[in-house]
Amino acid sequence: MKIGILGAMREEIEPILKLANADKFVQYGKNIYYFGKIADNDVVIAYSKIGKVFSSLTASVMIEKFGIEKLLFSGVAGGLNPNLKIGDLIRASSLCQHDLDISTFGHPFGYVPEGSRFIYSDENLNKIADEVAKDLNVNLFTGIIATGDQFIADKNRKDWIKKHFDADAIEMEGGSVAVVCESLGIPFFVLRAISDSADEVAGFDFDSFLISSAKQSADFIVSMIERIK
Ligand code: 4EZ
Repeated sequence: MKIGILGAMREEIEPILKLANADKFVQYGKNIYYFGKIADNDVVIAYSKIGKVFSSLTASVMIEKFGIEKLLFSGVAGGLNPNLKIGDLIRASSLCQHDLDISTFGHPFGYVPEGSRFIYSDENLNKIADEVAKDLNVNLFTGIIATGDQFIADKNRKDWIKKHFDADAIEMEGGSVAVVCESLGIPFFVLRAISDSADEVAGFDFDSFLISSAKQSADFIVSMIERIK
């Protein structure tokens, strides 16, 4: 099986590059795609750069140019659900775009014609994740992840996103990667470890916890890929 592993920032994929012995690479469209092996699987690893546009591009290239058959996203996120603490893991049951807004025309937030507000992640990959969590005895939350081209560090915006999307965590790439994978028929999975709570101190927390939370997520993703046949 050929599996794509995507992060937004170098810090989010660095631990995976090491574990996959990914020393071969190709540059394409201003991103670097690394090639390695995890158990019996070939892996293509990249970081896209931050946000919906860059992540869509990188996911598309992984699929159309490098032929990945599944995509797993690893990274960090802001916690919206008060039960989520820094370092906790959440897998997306579904994802949405909180900054997509044509509400002037009577459409709900996060919706455009012929699209859908929520996109659901792959059942099989979710099942593998739940098994890994059980075996490693780690707590894995499941919830809605909201994506937008904004770093949220503001209580009002945070509450607005919670209210309109019932979201549990917030980041800037999952929803766009979901659109690409769903459109092209590639099963996908999104995992995030909490780095901050999207509040007024989120910037400070993010800087303090990016590395440690990114590692939590990366290690879990590697354990999952070890089980994919
Ligand atoms: C985006 N990522 C943050 C990138 C920040 C700074 C140089 C995850 C994330 C996030 N996104 C962690 N906390 C967040 C928050 N509070 N709002 C949005 O995927 C780059």
